[in-house]
Amino acid sequence: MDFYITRMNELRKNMKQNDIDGVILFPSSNQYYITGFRTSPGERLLVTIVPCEGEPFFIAPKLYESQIKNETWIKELVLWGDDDNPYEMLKNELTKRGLDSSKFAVDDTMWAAQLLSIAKLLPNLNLVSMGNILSNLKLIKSQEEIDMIRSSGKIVDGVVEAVRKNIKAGMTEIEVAAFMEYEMRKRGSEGPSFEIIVGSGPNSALPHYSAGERNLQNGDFLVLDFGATYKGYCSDTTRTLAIGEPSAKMKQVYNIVKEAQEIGVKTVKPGIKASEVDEAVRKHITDNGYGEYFTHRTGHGLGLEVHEEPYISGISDTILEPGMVFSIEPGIYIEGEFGVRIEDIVVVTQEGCERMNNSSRDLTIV
Ligand SMILES: [Mn+2]
Repeated sequence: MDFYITRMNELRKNMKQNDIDGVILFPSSNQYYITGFRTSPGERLLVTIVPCEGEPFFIAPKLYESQIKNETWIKELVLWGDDDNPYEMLKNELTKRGLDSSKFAVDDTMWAAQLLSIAKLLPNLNLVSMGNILSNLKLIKSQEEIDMIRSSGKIVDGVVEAVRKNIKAGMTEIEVAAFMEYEMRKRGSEGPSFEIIVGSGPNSALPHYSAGERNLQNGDFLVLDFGATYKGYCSDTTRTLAIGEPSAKMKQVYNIVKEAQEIGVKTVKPGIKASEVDEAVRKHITDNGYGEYFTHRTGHGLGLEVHEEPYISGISDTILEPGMVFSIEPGIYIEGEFGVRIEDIVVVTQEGCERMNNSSRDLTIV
């Protein structure tokens, strides 16, 4: 429990530097990171108020009482029943503590309806976005966090190997996604870290596709992009498989992406800018004539959120440091034909980086 208090103290330092009197945490990775309590957002108001001075407290529905007490180190719980008005209760608590006209940083993912209800009832509050006062703390992962991300990475590697052995032409994308979810939960994951992408044939050229009714066909590329959560920590990996024999063009594009991904991994080391990784990867794809088909940044940070700082893009000035965790995931997408993406998560080490995904990157024909 001590590390939660350390995190809160670090957060309070950032709050002081930014003249913020308190934060409002909504069910999110931020709430989990500070309080130890993890749940999904819902319509019932469930917030943690962390004042810069004084005790933090929860305003929470009664039905969460045992769960919160089991998971958090925070002692003060203001509980409400379904016949109470939680916003009035929040108002009373803040007024009682002299915080009803303070400056609060609000969890960026908080639902607008709830935030607007608070703002209406407490018109003197100065509500601002959380910005980076908490995301800065999450940027460098502790050894325990790295171990959990590594475990999460092993789960998805296992799923990729299971897919390679079990899928065949004729299955629908949705069937493949169902198989993958079952395989990840069987390996101890709480579930997917985002909607599983199973893009076959022309759908493989849609970077943020999900999974549909199309049947896998010979001559398809199949992009599998997915992650699992393990104790709240995310993984994220992408592999591209061939259903039946691929064309010469498909093989050529596959190799360019595979080489670009390898270059990205080899470029990572402490002290360089995140943008240098993006540049190295993009240069290889551009030099091979496919620059305009690589339509997104090279990667994103990952931890309790599947997308967080640091972003690996051409405009990112973030200097890489040991303990940062992010993806390297170049892709080439040829509309109406096929797409290829290969993605691993890496953690920056003293010398370079360590891959958290180790399933084969060789072109597999199933
Ligand atoms: Mn990713």
